[in-house]
Amino acid sequence: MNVAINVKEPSDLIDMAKKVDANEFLQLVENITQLLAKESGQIGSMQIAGRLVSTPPVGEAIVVGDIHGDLESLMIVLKDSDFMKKSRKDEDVTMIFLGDYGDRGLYSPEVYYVILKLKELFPKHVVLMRGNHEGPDDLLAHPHDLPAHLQRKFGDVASHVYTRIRELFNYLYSGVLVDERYVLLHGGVPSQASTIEDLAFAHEKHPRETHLEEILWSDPREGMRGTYPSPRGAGRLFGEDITEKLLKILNVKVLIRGHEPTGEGFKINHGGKILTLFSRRGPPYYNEFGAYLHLNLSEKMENAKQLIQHVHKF
Ligand SMILES: [Mn+2]
Repeated sequence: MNVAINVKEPSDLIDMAKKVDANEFLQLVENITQLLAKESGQIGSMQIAGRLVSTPPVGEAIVVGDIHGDLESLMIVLKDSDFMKKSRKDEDVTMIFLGDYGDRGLYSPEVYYVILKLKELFPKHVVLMRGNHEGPDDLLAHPHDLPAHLQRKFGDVASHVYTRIRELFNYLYSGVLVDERYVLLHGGVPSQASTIEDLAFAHEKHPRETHLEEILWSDPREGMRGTYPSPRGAGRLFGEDITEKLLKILNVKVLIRGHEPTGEGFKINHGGKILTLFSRRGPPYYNEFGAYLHLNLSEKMENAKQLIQHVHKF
């Protein structure tokens, strides 16, 4: 009965992802949509309000940046971090995905399958955030090749599968807050936000407020103040003053985000107030390395530079 018994190694998940048929995939999407819709209040040590997860600074966290259809990188992260073994033993470990699972790689449906299956297997140990490639219907990312890859995999029923997975996207998390330590967002700082509620309910305030758009799409820039329009066509470019303001509002030290490819798999901005992670390699990006973060949340960090020792490059 318990499917977890048959899923021991990351490679088992990859095999299942390659073989999955439309019915099984749809069932998984349905299960996780219902699971995410029900997540609220206290779950383990996590507190859920709207689409924001707050967690005390205890236990281990594995933070994974953009995957973009790269099944091989996802497997490296799962193997290297020992996440499945640790969560099977119910150790205090949480894998937090920063979003952008599909598009641009060859295996978008397969990557969605693996991350959703991880959530099904280890619900208290997995947090799935929303990237701009899982955005609301009025903010579609381009190029968006997920529909084509669903077509390749599922043929005639692909458009139905696509409709259902887009519904699921609305339940993914906008942010994670580790008390007095970190805020995790896919892209950047919601520059108009003045309260935690602006993050927690960004999805409900969209598109009247720009919080969700900026969380999903924005990028930090050096040597500027305030915000400027982004060349991406959505979100803003934001300066260090904007980052500092949000960190103060949330009483945390560092913003951990994904969204931007970077040669080494990670980079630091705004004098150590921001750590960027990009957890996939290969075309169409130029980065030589992917990287993820594996840290003990209780360790007190004041600056992203101190986090580098916990960054795993691959
Ligand atoms: Mn992105």
